Amino acid sequence: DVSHHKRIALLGAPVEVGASQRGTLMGPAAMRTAGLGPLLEDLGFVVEDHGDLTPPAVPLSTDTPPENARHYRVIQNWIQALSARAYTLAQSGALPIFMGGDHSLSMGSVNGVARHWHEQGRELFVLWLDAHADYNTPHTTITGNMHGMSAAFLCGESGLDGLLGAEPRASIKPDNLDLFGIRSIDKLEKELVHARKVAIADMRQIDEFGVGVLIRRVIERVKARNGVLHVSFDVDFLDPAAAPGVGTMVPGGATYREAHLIMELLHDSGLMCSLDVVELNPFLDERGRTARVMVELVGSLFGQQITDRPTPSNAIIPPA
Ligand code: HAR
Ligand code: MN
Ligand code: MN
Ligand code: MN
Repeated sequence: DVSHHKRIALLGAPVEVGASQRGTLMGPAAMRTAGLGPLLEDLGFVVEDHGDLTPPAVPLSTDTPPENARHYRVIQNWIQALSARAYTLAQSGALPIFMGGDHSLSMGSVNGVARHWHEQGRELFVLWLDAHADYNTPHTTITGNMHGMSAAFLCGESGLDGLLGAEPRASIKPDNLDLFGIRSIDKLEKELVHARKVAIADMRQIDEFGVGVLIRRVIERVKARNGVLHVSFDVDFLDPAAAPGVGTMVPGGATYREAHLIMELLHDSGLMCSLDVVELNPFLDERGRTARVMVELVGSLFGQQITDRPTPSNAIIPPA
């Protein structure tokens, strides 16, 4: 049980060149402006804001950049710095929230927290809430955008082998990844996801079975192996009607209520050890709406309730 976390560490990672559209570098500022820190304090947490990470401007590595990985050198500096910080933040006993920034940052945040938990003898599971599978490699990508490669990299796929430099690589098992909310996937990417037997809850499954059933299945899998759960929340998981402030809008996403239920169930599980909030693009947002929605959702993830009436986690019918 990792619900003993009373301290939350906020870290901004304003990286944007992993995505096709500029603007995610404004994400951490928008999350702060929308009141993330004070909300978490109201919920009873001690919040340490570590500010925004600034990766060194000089190259940290001299490996040959792979083909089809745009802005490799810049991303590499971010990932190495982030992985190191994620590791020490997880070690500190605080629960880290990584505020992006585009989704390439997860190659660093998840690698660092995985390293920590593996040293503790705990398996790390990752819930990837996203319209996209982000399971490309430099061999399969069409666009070369590195935010489309992070999940594959974390599962140990080759093609970005020098990315971490001297930082130890702590891959997760493809079995321990849950892609959730998927509705946009490239052809070769789909083949790779199937070949690795990664669990996917796509939008059709969500329509048929509902997020309650599907998220409980994720939670049970983590519990069964005494694991801990990293949640990687790509804002484009949400339907564009609820969250317009993203660079890659895909219609047919999760509703506001579905997302809140997922957050509430994850909170009740007590399994979450760390969180990414990525792909928020305030430059494309409408009057701060998307940042506010994300802060509300993080509130539910950390225990905000509508009524303070506990619901048993195996409830079929809510108590009267
Ligand atoms: N599959 C596409 C690509 O590789 C889309 C990439 C991901 N876009 C995101 N991340 N917003 O989830 O380019
Ligand atoms: Mn802990
Ligand atoms: Mn993504
Ligand atoms: Mn996405």
